[in-house]
Amino acid sequence: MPVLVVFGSPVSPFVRKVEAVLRHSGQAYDFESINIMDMPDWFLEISPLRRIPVLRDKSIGETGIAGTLADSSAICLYLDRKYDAGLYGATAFDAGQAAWLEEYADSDLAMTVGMKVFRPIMFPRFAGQASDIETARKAWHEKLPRNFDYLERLLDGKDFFVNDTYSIADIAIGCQLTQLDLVVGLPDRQIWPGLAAHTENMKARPGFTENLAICGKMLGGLLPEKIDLS
Ligand SMILES: N[C@@H](CCC(=O)N[C@@H](CS)C(=O)NCC(=O)O)C(=O)O
Repeated sequence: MPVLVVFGSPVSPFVRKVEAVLRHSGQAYDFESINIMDMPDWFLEISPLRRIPVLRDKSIGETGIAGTLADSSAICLYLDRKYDAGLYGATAFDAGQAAWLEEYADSDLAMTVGMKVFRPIMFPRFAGQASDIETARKAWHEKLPRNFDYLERLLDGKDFFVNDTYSIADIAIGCQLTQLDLVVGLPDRQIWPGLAAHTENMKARPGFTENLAICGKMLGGLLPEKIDLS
C-alpha cells in the first residue's frame, strides 16, 4: 500500500505537477478525487486556501492535518528532498532560477492559461453551455505571446530551462503549456519552435503521459476537437 496520497483532480495543472514529480521519483501513490466545485468539509480542513492539490504522507500522519501538505510547490519540494529527485538544480544559482521559473509558471502563466483560456473554454461546457471563445482568443493573441517570447528566449535552443537539465522549472512550465494544449494546442512552431518542442518533450515524460491520458478521456467527450484560436 502506497504511503502517499494525492488529493485533487487530474485536470488541474498543479496536480499534474505533483504527479510528474512523483513518477519522476519512482514513487507509487494513491489518488483521491476532489471536486473543486463542491469541496467536502474534511478536505477544507487540510486545504485552508481551498485549493488542490494536497498531499498526505501516511508515514507521518494518517488522519487530520498531520502528514498533509497543501500547495504544489511545497509538495514538490518535499518530494524532491525526501526522494532525492534532483529537480532543484546542482548549484545555488540553478536552484534560484528553478524556483523563479516555477513561480513564474504557477502565477503569471497559470493565471492566463487557467482563468483566461482553460476555464472560459471548459467550465461552460461542464455546465452544458457554449465556451467563451472570445476571452480565450484575446488571451491567446494579446497576453500569451509575451509569455511565449520570454520562455523561448530562456530556452535559447536548449532542451531544458535551467542549465539544460530537467528540473522543476520544466515540470511547472510544461504543466501550464500542456493545459493549453488540451484545449487549444501548442504555441505556433514557426514563432516559438523551442517552446513547442519543449512541450512535446514534456508530454512524453513520466507523470505527464499518464495524467494527460486521463485528462483526454475526461475532457474528450466535452471537447472532441481542440479549438482554433488563430
Ligand atoms: N498555488 C497553488 C495553486 C493551486 C490551484 O490554484 N488549484 C486550483 C485548481 S487548478 C484550485 O484548487 N482551484 C479551486 C477553485 O477554483 O475553487 C498550488 O500550486 O497548488
